Amino acid sequence: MSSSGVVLGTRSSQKFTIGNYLGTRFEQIGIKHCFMVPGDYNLVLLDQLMQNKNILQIGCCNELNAAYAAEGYARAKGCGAVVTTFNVGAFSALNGVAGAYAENLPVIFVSGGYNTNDEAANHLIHHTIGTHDFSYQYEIFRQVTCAAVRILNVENAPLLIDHAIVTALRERKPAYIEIACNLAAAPCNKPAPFEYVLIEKVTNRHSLNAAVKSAAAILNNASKPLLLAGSHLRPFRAMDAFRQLAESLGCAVAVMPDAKGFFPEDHTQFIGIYLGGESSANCEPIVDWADLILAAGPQFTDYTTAGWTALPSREKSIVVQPGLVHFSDLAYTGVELADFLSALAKRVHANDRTLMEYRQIGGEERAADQTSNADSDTPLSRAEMVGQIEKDLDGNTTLLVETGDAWFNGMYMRLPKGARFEIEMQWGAIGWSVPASFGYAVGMEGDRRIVSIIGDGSFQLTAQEVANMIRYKTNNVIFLVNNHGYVIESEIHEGPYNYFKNWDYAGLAHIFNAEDGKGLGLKATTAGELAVAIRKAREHRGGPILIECQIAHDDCTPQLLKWGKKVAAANGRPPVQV
Ligand code: TPU
Repeated sequence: MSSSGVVLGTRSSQKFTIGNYLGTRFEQIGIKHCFMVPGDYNLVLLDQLMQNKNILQIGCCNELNAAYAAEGYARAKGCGAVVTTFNVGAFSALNGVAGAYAENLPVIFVSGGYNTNDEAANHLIHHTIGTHDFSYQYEIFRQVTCAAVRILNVENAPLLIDHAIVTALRERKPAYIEIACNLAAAPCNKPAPFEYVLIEKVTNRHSLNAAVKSAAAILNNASKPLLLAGSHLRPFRAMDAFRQLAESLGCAVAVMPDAKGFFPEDHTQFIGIYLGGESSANCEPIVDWADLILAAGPQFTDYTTAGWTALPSREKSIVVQPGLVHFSDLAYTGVELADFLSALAKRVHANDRTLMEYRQIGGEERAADQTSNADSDTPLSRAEMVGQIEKDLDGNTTLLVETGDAWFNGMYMRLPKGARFEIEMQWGAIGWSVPASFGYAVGMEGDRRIVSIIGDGSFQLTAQEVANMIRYKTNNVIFLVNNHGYVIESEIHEGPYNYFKNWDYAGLAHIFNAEDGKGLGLKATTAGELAVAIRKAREHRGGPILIECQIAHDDCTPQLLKWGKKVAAANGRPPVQV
């Protein structure tokens, strides 16, 4: 990533300020880039943050994009930061901050605030709804953050900033910090080392021992145990512990769609994605056949259970969550996910029956549509597109998929060792992927590449952020699936509202390049054109590449067809009469 366009300031005086304090904390927790849109309430704060040469400010086209970019950055680096102006900026960012809450990502959201004299003076101020209440922004953000603080007083700044940041890191949720515009440059003591304030979650040993003893007894007594990986494994740092448990048991391991990549897909025990009738080949029969399922960190929703059709029964499940272990009739609280899984790994006997049965019934045979073999001038089909993208994945690739059929196009691809997968299935906001891919690219380490699959409808929400991929010379690769409509919505419920104006998507790269950019836009209408575009993407340097894949409107995954019907049925349940 180049720092072009970012001018770093030099420290003009020795005075240490509240803004400097925040910058030092960012640096200490590993934030090297801060996404922002300037506004008069945050300009002085941005000056103060800029004095820290180890933090680059990354301008975004709007605050929604900045928040999503920080969310994507947090996926790559563990945490992220975004700075906006009061009300008009902050409210645009709200959607992205709430998304980070839903997705368990610690994004530090910072808003510039009003001058501290204005409230007592009974002034009306700009960018607000024009009332004398200046607290509603804070009240709103309190609902979508785990800690919300307002710096309205110099003395409180260190304590409040630390409270917000420490809580965000511990809870894996966003935090809100509002800094009055006349305090950002106010003097402040320097912070002590971050380790002195970090407080991690602690497991209650009694609860842990009892929960592990019960779970070990149940698992060792089961004849067909199976493990199910859920989306909380990564944010709560339990992926390694889950793998230890899997290897101690030796059983089949299925993975929920929003946890894809959290258990290695090249592992001999991996049996695919579990989504009920829309699971990977041969996965669902084994999950149904198991007599005991330990679900680690699952997020069971209407989407991840295909309209409640893929919900393991309570009687044959142990559900382990951050801070909670649920048996069919008993719950233990105060037990952290990773602590529980690694302690349990030492107490279970090996039992590979579910894995053996999976192999017996055919194992990982691929669905016919997951192969790529069309002649080069054959019109591009979805299956051919998926096959070619899958072939191009390597151990350094992160595959990011947007809401829409992109979920299903990516979900069943096999990730090679080292490859990662990003999906936003809990929040599920279309438009997330463009800025999140940008933020991820800014945050990822040198030899990684990020490849995103994005539907045309989703792309239209936040397309401008491609301009910043060009500005900051990130090497994003975007497969823009132009199927002329909101196909996922059509499969849930068809109507004329599911159609919109077509764009020349590949042509946008040229527009955004203006006089100096190095973005590349290509159109693929045939299998051969896509193969050439993918080759070019591998060679292209100095900017993003957007490959517009034109496929027929009704050429969607068979899984979407079935999932859409089930979600529609769940949405359409009549009210229960009481
Ligand atoms: O592959 P395909 O055609 O399904 O993808 P595309 O074209 O990106 O369409 C996505 C359609 C879609 C909508 C309109 N998916 N979910 N929605 C509802 C929605 C509306 N607004 C936000 C912010 N998020 C949403 N999920």
